[in-house]
Amino acid sequence: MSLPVEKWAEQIRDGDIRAISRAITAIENHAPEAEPLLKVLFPQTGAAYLTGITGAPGTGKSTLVDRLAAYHRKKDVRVGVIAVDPTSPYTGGAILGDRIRMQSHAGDAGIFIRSMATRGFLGGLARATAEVALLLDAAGKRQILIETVGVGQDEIDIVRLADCVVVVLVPGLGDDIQNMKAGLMEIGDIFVINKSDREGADRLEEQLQAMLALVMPRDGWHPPVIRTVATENKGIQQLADAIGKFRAHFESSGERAKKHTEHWRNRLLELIESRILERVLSAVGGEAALNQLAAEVARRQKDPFAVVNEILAKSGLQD
Ligand SMILES: Nc1nc2c(ncn2[C@@H]2O[C@H](COP(=O)(O)OP(=O)(O)O)[C@@H](O)[C@H]2O)c(=O)[nH]1
Ligand SMILES: [Mg+2]
Repeated sequence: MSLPVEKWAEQIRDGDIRAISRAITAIENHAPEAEPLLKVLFPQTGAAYLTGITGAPGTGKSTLVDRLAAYHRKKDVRVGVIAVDPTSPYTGGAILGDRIRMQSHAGDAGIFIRSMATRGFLGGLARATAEVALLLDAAGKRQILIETVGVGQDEIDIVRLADCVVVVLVPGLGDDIQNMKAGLMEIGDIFVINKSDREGADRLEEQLQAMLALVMPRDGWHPPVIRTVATENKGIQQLADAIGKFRAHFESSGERAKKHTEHWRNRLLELIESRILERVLSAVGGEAALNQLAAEVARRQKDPFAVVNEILAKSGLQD
């Protein structure tokens, strides 16, 4: 077992696209080989910079990601793209868009694009995304762009993974700022007004600046507002510069290291939780036995506290 994993890891480090794809599938399926693989790869990670791009569907996130990716590729920086947006053109739902998008980077081994389904991951979407990012990091991608729709706890958790969070807005959605989740306002490190070729960009920027004036700057960072027209490649340089500035700011203040420690603290807790749960469930006899016990509690044949004590005793976690 250890030899194939070593070999697989080597292929991933070399950027072998098929080896990376297989590994992502293993991560998504929570396959038993995913963990040993990530364990082998872990020492080679930590060099990638993760940028989360979030915003409502149709705001142009995929287009922006595509342009940012092209920007980095021009500088010969290797790029990984993870799209966890159900409306993303990278996903099967919009095959035509997917093909067009892929074509613009076709034959470029320096970029890896993967879209992930948004539901049904064992252990959660945020975990799967975190592990895929780790994998791409090990594969030598120095810029990892994660596209998510800014709704739901899952998406917020994903965005928290990122070193830098870019929130995308567009003019003409009426009271969009007011409708924007307060949480997004707080986690945005950079705000983009995309489609600024459209009417209402000035008004939106005014509203946005007014709201941002109320947000407490974190470590002296005031989130800038960048205007872009992604389809015309306008403002991409400015956006990339802003991300670079943010990176420099937080690397020097030590804030990024703190964020990483916080991230790993949460991951460790999750890992412990899932390990313990696995152990407990197998001791009790699996899901079916658990359902049986739950039915007995529901019928008041047993009390839940006695059942928990019994289960923990069986799994050796309590005597
Ligand atoms: N007018 C205009 N259209 C844009 C701009 N950026 C993206 N679009 C278009 O908006 C639509 C949605 O873009 P997409 O990137 O798929 O948005 P996403 O759902 O946020 O990923 C597409 O038809 C894009 O071509 C822009 O800056 N200006
Ligand atoms: Mg999209």
